Amino acid sequence: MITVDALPYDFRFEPESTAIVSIDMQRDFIEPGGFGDTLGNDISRLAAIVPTVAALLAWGRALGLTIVHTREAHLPDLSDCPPAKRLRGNPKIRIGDPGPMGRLLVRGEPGNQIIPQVAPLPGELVVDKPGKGAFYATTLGAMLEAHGIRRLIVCGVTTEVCVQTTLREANDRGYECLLVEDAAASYFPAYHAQTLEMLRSQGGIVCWTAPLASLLQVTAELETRT
Ligand code: TIU
Repeated sequence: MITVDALPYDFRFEPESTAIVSIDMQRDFIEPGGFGDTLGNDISRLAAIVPTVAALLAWGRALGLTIVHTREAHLPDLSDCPPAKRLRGNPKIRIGDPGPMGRLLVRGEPGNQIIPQVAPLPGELVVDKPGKGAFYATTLGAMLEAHGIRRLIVCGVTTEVCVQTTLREANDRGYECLLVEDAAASYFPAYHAQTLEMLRSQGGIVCWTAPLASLLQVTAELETRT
């Protein structure tokens, strides 16, 4: 067992049964002209975590963790996009409409690709998800079961939307989860901070949280010992 200094108390994991889940680090949310931008958000906050997510992925790969990437992505015929989601907020351009990076939030379009700095390597798992949570209407649960995964180390965007929903879905399915505080971001800094607080409150009612430095510290100590 490896022990990470986390809140509300130490998080313990074994590399064989642990996956990193990197949520929706796609151009749609991080670059100008994508879904996030067209909803009227300040996208610069999301780009700021890219180096931290890249460092977390490198850490996980070095430890031999299973790596999973998700994308919020709809089928080209939008049969997996509820009208309520498409119409919500009455945006200028809707999911499936053509935008500067192709059709908004549609599988295979340029905007739907994970940004190169944190892109999947060959052999890593990629899940296209139509909802906010990564378990809803996907094969993520079956994939994790097939790999013997019981713990998730989670990062990505946005903290209070897809990241939080996925953590809550995972929690109800019995996974023990750690959210990496500085490898997640929201368009709204107050929501980011409050989400961390609420998820780890009541003795870690949903998950643990820790900064990337706490994870890097673990491997530094393992290397010193060997
Ligand atoms: N709008 C917003 O904050 N997020 C999303 O729509 N999707 C994700 O969080 N990935």
